[in-house]
Amino acid sequence: MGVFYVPNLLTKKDSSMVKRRPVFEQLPESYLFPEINRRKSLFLEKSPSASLISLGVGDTVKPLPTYVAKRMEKAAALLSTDEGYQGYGKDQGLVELREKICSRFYSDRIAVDEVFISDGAKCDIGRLQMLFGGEIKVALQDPAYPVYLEGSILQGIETITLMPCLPENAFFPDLSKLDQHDLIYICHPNNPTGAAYSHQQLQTLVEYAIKHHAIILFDIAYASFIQDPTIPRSIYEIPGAEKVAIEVGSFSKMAGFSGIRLGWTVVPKGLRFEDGHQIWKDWRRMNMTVYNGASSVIQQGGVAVLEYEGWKEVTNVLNLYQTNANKLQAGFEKLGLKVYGGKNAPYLWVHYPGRDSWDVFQDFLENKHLIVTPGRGFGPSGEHFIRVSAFAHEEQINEAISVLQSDEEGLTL
Ligand code: PL4
Repeated sequence: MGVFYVPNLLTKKDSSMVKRRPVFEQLPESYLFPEINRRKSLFLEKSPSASLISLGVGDTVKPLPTYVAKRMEKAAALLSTDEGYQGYGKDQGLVELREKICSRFYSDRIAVDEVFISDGAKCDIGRLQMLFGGEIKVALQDPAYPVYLEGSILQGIETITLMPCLPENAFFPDLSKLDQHDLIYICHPNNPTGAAYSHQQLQTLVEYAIKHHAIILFDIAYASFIQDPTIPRSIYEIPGAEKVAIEVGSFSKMAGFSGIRLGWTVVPKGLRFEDGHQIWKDWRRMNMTVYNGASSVIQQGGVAVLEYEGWKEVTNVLNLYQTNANKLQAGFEKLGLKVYGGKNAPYLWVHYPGRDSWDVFQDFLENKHLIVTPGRGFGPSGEHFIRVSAFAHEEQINEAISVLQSDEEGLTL
């Protein structure tokens, strides 16, 4: 029996050790939402009895529709029988679910095999970033959902252009100033600004992409909040988009699936790489290697969401969040603040001219016991704004509004 000597590899620098990818140096030390939780925990250590209301992270709070939960119960029970048991699912996801997505969201203008079921929009955005790799030029809205920028950094992309989206341009980038880029991220309705874009704005986006041979990565995680019938709910309502756009959708905010995870991505067969190769083919091929599909039980839940009874229940919940947004908007406007968004989106974007957005966040936390999201966390153009989420219970919204109104001066001055 020999004696083993285990060198302390963890502290010693050794050229034979695995190298850390330098791109990690370029990421902010913490992801935005955990950073908010860290500050919240620090505050609660000092003030353990404080009762906080979260209008920060955009996460659903209402229970799942019963119709949907029951379908998942049934699907799980079936798996415990010899006849009903199934293992791995179909490559692109349950056909019935893809058919329902096509008819409910795309009026059948998208083919069933152009839809890929995912375990959520964020996960598919990460895989799409892997598909396009590090050799491309990317343009992002500023402010934006942090995953677009951070995922691009992780791919090693060197050209990442931030396109300012401010009140002056109705939070839509000025594409006439953008030179050739390969991939353009647009979120509609927008996180964090709450802006929803018109047919005409989206037309300029598609025209840019056609002219510059770019691909649009269109994130519609919040499309179910669009109330105005004149606003497009999908990029494929714009002629020509099927040749230049990939669309990513999610059941998270639409149906309370943020924890159970379900989404989809549309990759039309008309999309091509420079060499003429179908993007659809590579996306399908890549997913076969790196992904094994969304849970079969959850996909059955997704089918139930899109059936008449499920959709009715889901719509009732969406209307509750919309009422919350309306109340919050009135509450902030009463303070004399300029409030954007909140009409076709679950987020309000509140302007605090001249104020550091992390300071405003801290003010809300310590003096109001309300958690919001500092605009700076979404990019430099988010400075002087906070994002307020309407995902809360009605009583919490009422409480938040009465807190706001009890001390108007402390926050607005
Ligand atoms: C916190 C524009 C929220 N931990 O749930 P998914 O993956 O289908 O969708 C995620 C997603 C995709 N696209 C947009 C989004 O805003 C989101 C979710 N964003 C927010 O508060 O901004 C939740 C963030 C979560 C996360 O990092 O996604």
